[in-house]
Amino acid sequence: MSPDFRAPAASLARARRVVVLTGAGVSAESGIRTFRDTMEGLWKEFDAQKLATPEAFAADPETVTRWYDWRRLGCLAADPNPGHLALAQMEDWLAASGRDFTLLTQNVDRLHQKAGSRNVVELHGSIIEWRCTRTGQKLIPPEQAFDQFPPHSPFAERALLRPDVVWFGEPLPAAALAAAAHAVDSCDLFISVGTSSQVYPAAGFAELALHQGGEVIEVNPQQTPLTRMATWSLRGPSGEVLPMLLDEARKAHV
Ligand code: BJW
Repeated sequence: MSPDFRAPAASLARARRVVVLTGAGVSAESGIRTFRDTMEGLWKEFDAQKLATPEAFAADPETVTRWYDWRRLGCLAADPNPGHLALAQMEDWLAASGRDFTLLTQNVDRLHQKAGSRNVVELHGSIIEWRCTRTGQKLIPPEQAFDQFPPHSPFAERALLRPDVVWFGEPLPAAALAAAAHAVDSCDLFISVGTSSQVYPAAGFAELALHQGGEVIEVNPQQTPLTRMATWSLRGPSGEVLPMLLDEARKAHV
């Protein structure tokens, strides 16, 4: 075990209240594309302003829903990777000794739930659920492509279905934001995994955790704006780093 892991693993071993924030990087090893990576990021190929804003949906609902349906099917076909599985195991291990664990995810792919994580807060919604533009009612569409674009809502006349995700300029779901604030306010360890730490409000959570006395571990192959603030930065893919961190913490826990 690299000495770099000992101090953060000891922090995890002694923590009473752990918050993990995940971003697209945690699903990269499941074959789901990130947003901002230099080579594979979606925003290198697609224009966020034309696809991930309420204005884009109003202007061209067909293109936007086709793009989200394509991504929805990719998420449904994907399997959790060792990073997702390590976080589910971390929750079980902490719960077994009466400790708190909250998983805040910016991901819309539901892979944490597929891996067995239970206390998951979806900050940016889910691409697996879609909702009526008029009534807000939600449904989980069948696991095949929609047969019309944009899909019509079954809940109201002349209404459409849109993915139940949070676009730029939209507020995060109030319950998710409240749950995140509560968890971050009282955590003693915050672990930021696979996020570029550029999209707010999630990008501000690690700093809040530090300000109220928590320690912060960052897991990412690249530097981010969080790196200089983090208590420890573990460089590498989460599918490799998280299982090692958990393994070392289990050995350190008495
Ligand atoms: C690996 C890896 C491996 C690679 N292992 N790691 C304050 C300051 C400035 C601006 C703002 C601010 N507050 C709000 C804003 C505006 C805006 C914002 O933050 N803009 C910034 C870009 C500047 N925020 C918003 O608009 C938010 N809403 C809001 O604040 O509302 C306020 C409001 C209140 C009341 C009324 C109205 C409004 C909403 C943000 C919604 C973000 N939506 C998206 C799309 C979701 C749907 C979809 O999937 O299409 O969410 S954008 C996209 O970015 C997606 C992600 O969840 C999010 C974050 O991306 P993430 O996860 O960090 O991915 P990447 O690609 O950026 O990074 C991947 C990382 O993984 C990299 O670091 C790699 O190195 C790493 N990696 N392989 C581990 N194997």
